[in-house]
Amino acid sequence: MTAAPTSPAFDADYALEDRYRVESGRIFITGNQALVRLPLMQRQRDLAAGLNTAGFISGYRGSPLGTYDMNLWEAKAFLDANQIRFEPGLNEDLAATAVFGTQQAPLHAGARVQGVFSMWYGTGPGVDRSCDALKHANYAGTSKHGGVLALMGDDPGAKSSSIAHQSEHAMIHCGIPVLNPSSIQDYLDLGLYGFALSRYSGCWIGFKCLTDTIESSGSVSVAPGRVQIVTPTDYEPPAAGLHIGWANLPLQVEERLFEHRLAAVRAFVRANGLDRVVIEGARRRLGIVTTGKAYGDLRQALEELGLDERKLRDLGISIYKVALSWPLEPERLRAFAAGHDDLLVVEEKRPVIEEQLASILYNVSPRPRLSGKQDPLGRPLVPQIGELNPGVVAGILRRWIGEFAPDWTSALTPLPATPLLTVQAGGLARLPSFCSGCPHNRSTVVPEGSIALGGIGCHGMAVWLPERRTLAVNQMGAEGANWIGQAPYVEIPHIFQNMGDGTYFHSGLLAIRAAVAANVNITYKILVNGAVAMTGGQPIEGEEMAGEITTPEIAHQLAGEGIGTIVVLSDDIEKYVPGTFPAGVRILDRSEIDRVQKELREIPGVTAIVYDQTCAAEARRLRKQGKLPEPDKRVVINELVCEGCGDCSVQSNCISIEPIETEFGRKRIINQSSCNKD
Ligand SMILES: Cc1ncc(C[n+]2csc(CCOP(=O)(O)OP(=O)(O)O)c2C)c(N)n1
Repeated sequence: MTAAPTSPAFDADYALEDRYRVESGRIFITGNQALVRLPLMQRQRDLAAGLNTAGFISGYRGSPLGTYDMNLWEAKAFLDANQIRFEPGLNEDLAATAVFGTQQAPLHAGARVQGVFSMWYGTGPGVDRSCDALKHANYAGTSKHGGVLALMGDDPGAKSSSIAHQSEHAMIHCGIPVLNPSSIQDYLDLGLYGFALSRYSGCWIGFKCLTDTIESSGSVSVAPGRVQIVTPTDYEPPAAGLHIGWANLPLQVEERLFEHRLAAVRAFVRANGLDRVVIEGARRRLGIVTTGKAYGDLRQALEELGLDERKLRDLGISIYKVALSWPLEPERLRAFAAGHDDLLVVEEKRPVIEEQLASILYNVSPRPRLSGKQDPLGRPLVPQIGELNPGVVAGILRRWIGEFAPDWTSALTPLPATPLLTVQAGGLARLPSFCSGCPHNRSTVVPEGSIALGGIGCHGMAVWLPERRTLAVNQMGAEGANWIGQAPYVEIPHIFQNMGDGTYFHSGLLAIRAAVAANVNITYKILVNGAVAMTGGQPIEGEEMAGEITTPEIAHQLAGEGIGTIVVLSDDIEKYVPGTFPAGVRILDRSEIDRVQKELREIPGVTAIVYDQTCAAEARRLRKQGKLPEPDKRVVINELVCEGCGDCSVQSNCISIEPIETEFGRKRIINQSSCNKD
């Protein structure tokens, strides 16, 4: 047995739940957990201030906020104890509207609380699809003792998204100010400032949650006095106030937001010093302006270049860290810029700060030279695609210094022998594949002579398999709508369209209705695996409430939309209760898929297959937990009999079938560990 560490910092009584319980000192926490802790802290602050508030969280999962809901479910006892309600959204825009409602609640006579502090969350595409809701909600505003943080899940490198994302522009479009935290500590600190800012200004506040920060973990300080809110003394709100009311005349609302609330936002940021000088050079040669994760990249890059804080000061390099990237607070920025020869903006993807900064400083004289997406000579400098990383930023700095401050070159650490990392814009080197036993590995097969359209979800991987003849993916919930625009102009009589059950419930049913309305020849394949598999296997919304949507219910809904031919395929047709399906729905074993598809493609109009088989990863989890019986059959390949033709790999497309080198040549083996026993 190893002895317990004797370090004084070691706390033998520390429990995992302390990350939510401890009220001072340091805790170890992940980005997701920090976003669970944040509303708990807000509630405690409100209690201490004598405010009767409650918390409300709603949104929809997606990268990199894919498991936020799971973290919230896990912390239910803490949320309950703090009057915080987590209500998973059916989709992002309806969730945003529910959050909108929390700000209206105190307007009713006899409301039970003085305010509801709320958090909305969505992945980048979820932000995009919700702009109408977010805009209406933000134009209407927040309540004085409520406040809203809108968590924008951005996956800039499209590591697990269909599109590379940066949500600032969508938020700007909705008039929502954007906080850009650069670390988990910032999640807590800026989160508390964010609620206060929302209450002060009447605005929703965007809160950027990036893959690199949300998926990291670390030790952070939760000292009670860390965040002290300062009320601005240089801002006077209009007589009608800034907060939400029932009367919302469009032009008055517009004026209130853009003329008054955003001025209040800037005043708050200024008064609380949210944008701040992190390093002040002894001379004013180069001022670097940065924000969010790029700040961390910059600090690491400077370290790699051998530029420690003392050297930076001596050379005349300063750093300005922006917390609120839109709307940029101009006064402190002007003070920082004054007297600098050069400014360099280091921000990821398309410019947000740089363009505001250029317009803020345009009429300042003398003004520093500006570098950012371009150098002062108009050549590309900071890439606006892919992701930044310390290696890329170090390369940018090295180049800038070489060209515009060559006298500093000798201060830099010489280039390492190994090549620096570069922006990953060329796509992934290795594509993911279906898990062993994945139902989508069978259900996405198309019959000879047919093609299919892909969709959002794990089954979207069919697009990467040429023999599946599955074409491009569009946004979640629009599956098949592109066929309405293609069908009249092509010689292809029919198409198959895959759609996961999570997507179906989120928004996909409406796309099916559109196909019925347009009367196109299409067969929807609703892939029921009982989980939102791609984001971690969450239940389809509804389970917590009235019971998860079932295959018979889906069949009834499809019939209700006017689809005449519906066939259910499953690995276990015995499980259905007789009489629960609409009349005429056929229930067949999954092995019939080819025949059924060939039949349905000949039927004019919209037809549907509901392919029902539990997600293999989910089944594996359930078996481990003893909630699903272990099958009493295993499949093995006898190496002595195997002729090594490899056809089993081709036919099954299963990753558990592996090559094995034997003295009789290459044979096949089934990896019994990764096999999911389908
Ligand atoms: C508007 C929007 N919200 C969220 C996501 C994130 N997302 C990607 S795949 C996926 C799960 C889809 O689940 P389902 O349709 O059941 O397919 P499965 O992964 O189970 O095959 C989600 C939520 C997204 N791409 N777009």
